[in-house]
Order: sequence, then C-alpha cells, then structure tokens
Amino acid sequence: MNIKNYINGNFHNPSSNEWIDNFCPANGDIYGQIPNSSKADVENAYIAAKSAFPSWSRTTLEERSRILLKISEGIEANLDKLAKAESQDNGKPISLAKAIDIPRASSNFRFFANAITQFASESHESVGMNAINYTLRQSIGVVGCISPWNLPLYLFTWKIAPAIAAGNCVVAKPSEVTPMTAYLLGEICNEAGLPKGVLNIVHGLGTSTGQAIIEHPDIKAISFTGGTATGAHIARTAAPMFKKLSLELGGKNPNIIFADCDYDDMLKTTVKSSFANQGQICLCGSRIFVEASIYEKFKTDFVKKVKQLKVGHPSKNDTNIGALVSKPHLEKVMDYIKIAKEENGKILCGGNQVTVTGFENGYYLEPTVIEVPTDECRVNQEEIFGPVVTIMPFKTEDDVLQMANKVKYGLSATLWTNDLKRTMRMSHQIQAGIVWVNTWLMRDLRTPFGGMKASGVGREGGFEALRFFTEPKNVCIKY
Ligand code: TXE
Repeated sequence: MNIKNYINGNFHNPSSNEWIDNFCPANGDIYGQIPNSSKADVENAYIAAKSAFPSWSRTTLEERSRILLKISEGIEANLDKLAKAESQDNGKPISLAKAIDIPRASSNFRFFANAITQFASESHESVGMNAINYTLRQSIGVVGCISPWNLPLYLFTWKIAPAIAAGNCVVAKPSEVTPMTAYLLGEICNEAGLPKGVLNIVHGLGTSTGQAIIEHPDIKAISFTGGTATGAHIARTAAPMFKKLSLELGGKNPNIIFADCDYDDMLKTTVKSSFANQGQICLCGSRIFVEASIYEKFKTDFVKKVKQLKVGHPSKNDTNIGALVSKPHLEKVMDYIKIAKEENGKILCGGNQVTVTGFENGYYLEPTVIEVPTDECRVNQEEIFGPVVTIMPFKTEDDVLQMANKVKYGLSATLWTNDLKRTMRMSHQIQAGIVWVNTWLMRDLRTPFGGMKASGVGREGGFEALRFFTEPKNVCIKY
C-alpha cells in the first residue's frame, strides 16, 4: 500500500515521485511505499499551514476543543484498524497497540481538547505604579512536530494535539520507519472537520524531509522526540534561527530495587519496565540495580520470569515480545550483546535471534538479561533501546545513587522501596525528569514530561505543552 502526504486536507504523491520502501518487521517483507518528500513538499505543507493560521488561531476555544474531541472519537472508532496498522508497521504486539498506543493517541486529543479550555495566563498588578500587566499567550504560527518509530501514533499525537489546541498550524513528520498510522490520521482529521491546512503531514527521511522542516526559516518552533544525536543536530540547526525547541531524547534509566520493597509487585513490574514494546521505550528501566541482600533471589526469579515471555508474531494474542522495528535496529541491538560479552558481561538469558515459524525473515530477538561486572561498561552507559537489560548488585544508598547518576542521560528513574525518608532523599537527588516510586510508566497527562542532561530540553505534557506552543507577551497598562 502506498502512503501519501496529507497537505491542505488532501492526499498527494511526493512532487519528485520518489518513494521509500516500507518494511514489515514481523516478516521482513516490503509491504508498501512512502513518499520521499523533498523541500518542495515541505514548502507546500508550510504554505497550507500558513494560510490556515489566521483563521485557526482566531477560532474560539470551544470550537477548537469540539474538533479535537471529534478527532479523539474518530481514533477510538478506528481502534481495530489503527492497532492492526501500528502492529504491522512497528512489529509491536497487537494486544499492546490495542491496549496502549491507540487509546493513548485518542486520550492525547481528548486531554488537550479539555486542557485548552482551562489554560489561563497571569496578570500582575504593579502596586503603587497605577499599572496592570497581563500576559497574552498567543499562538506561535506554523510549528514543526517530528516523532520517532517506537510509539508512532502515541507520540505523534502527543505533539500535534497541544500544538493545534493552542491555535498553531502544523507541519508534521512521523518516522519513515513507521508512517502508517500518521497517514490514517489524516482521514480522521478530515472527518472530524479539522479545517484544511491546520495539520499537514509530510513523509520522508529525517535527513531530507525532516531537515527541510527544521531549517525552514518560518517554522518557528520544533517539538522533537528521537535519538540524542539527532536532537543535538536539530539544536545546532535551529539555534541560530532562534527557534523554540522541545527535545525529548534518549534515556538509560535506572531501576533501583531495595530489599524492603513489595517484592512480587516489583518483580512483575520490572519485567514490564524492561521489555514492554521490545524494550523500545525511552522510559524503560534498562539498568537494574538490586540491593545485595536480595540480589541472588531476584536474579533467579527475574530470569525465570523473563524466560517465560513468549517471542512471537505480533498479531498473535499470546505474544509478549514482537519484532524489533527494523533490520538495522536489530543489528544495532545484537552488536551491543556482542560488546557485553567482550566486556565480561554474563548473559543470564536470551542473547539470540529467534526464528518464528512462517516468518523466518522477521526481526525477532530473545529478551536478554546481562549481569555486568561494573556500571561503567558500555552496555550500562549507552542507550541500546531493545529487549536488553543489565543487572548488578549494590551495597548502599550512596553507591547506587552515584551509579544511577553516572550516565550522560537523565530521563526517568524507578525506585522500589517502602522507606518514605529514603524515597524522599533519593527522588530529590536522582538526575531525571521523572521518578516513579513503586510503579512504572504511570502517566497523568497533566504532569511535566521530559528529561535533563542528554535526555533533552524542555517539558511537554499538561499546561507545559500549551506554554511551549504559545508565545507569552506582557502587556503593561498604566491607568
Ligand atoms: O532516531 P532518529 P533513529 C534512540 C534509540 C535509537 C536511536 C536512533 O537509541 O536507537 O535513537 O534511532 C527524524 N532533521 N531513540 O535513528 O533518527 C526521523 O526521520 C529532522 C530514542 O530512528 O532520531 C524521525 O522522524 N528530523 C527515541 C525522528 O527524527 C530528523 C525514539 C527520530 O529519528 C533528522 C527513537 C534531521 N536531520 C529512537 N534526522 C525516544 N527518545 O523515544 C532524523 N530525523
């Protein structure tokens, strides 16, 4: 199936008529093609967005909210179709796409449809000076949203919904590796009555199509989720043009387990936080640190549970681990397993590719647990972004805190303990944008979301996203 660009409410072939193959990770087949969009296509998308902006930015909040709610309902009504498309495009189990990805894409629109009606700005009375200041929060204009392949529609809509709720018009690009659900979203937006040009979706490679978006002189803000190296490149490109940037990048998140935790709950959740979505979530707890007194027990129990995970075709309901997203990505993850061995890491389970009968060319990999001799080895420092976790014991709270913070990333952290004082001490000192205590990936969409250090700049979520997608202007009136 061929995908098209969605520009000004219509579907278009790329102007160059150049196409990129789209692979199905479950069997390695090419099952469609996507536009290899050029600068000219991005310019067309920009022109459509620019012409839609004056009217959309003056559309009442009630009307914007009504349309966003209709998009949310449209996603819900197409749950099965979208989940199937997501699973086929990405390799993730269909059960996961149905339970998490697509419902969350719908929630993103519902959440920002409501949030925009509650968004308020400040006023400051300048006492003794007979003046009042108020802050206008104005729509920015045309903004760019660029998203990755791991949670395709989930993250695409996480950016688009607040951008258009705040009155902007958007030029968006999903990952070229997983373009399908973004393509299907276009039709849903038309059916929901989103005015033409408010959202424009261009498909293509990061280095050409994405590059044309980030270097476009009149696309004033960029919200990006993806790899840290790409984020650094975007920052370098956008800085001299003084664009507003929100960068949500990689992570190498510590999962810190103390002996006093609720053990069964911790064990069950740790399997999830290690391997959900084949470990391809920037929030996965990929470095597991376990207090020495329960280390051996944890090791045995964890490995036993991980071995029970079923690697299989994403369309099967009993599949726990589907296919990795692409062949190059599988190769990258496999390389890290090799590196782990060279660094004297001990593979406690997994480590090998899996052949799924009937789908021999799919990109399947066993969930892998590596016991590392030191926290400084590469597999403990670099983002692998696959079904691979490291484990090692720790003795004291100070030791584990140091190891937790001794990476370049700072996205999220998980703590398992019932000691309140320790919870407070640790969560205040851990270098991460998000700390989960006795849980993982529990999301309240009102909370600030993002990372520190090499995990990015800025926060999205709730009013933070609406602040990002608006320009504050102070108006001072003397009376
Ligand atoms: O991401 P890229 P990749 C990490 C993970 C993974 C690594 C690389 O470790 O192995 O990053 O993945 C677009 N201008 N994460 O190469 O390239 C690209 O087309 C503008 C973590 O797939 O960063 C896609 O739409 N855009 C992560 C998006 O950027 C450009 C999720 C992300 O792709 C561009 C994914 C350019 N010059 C990978 N170059 C997370 N934080 O969740 C690329 N793109």
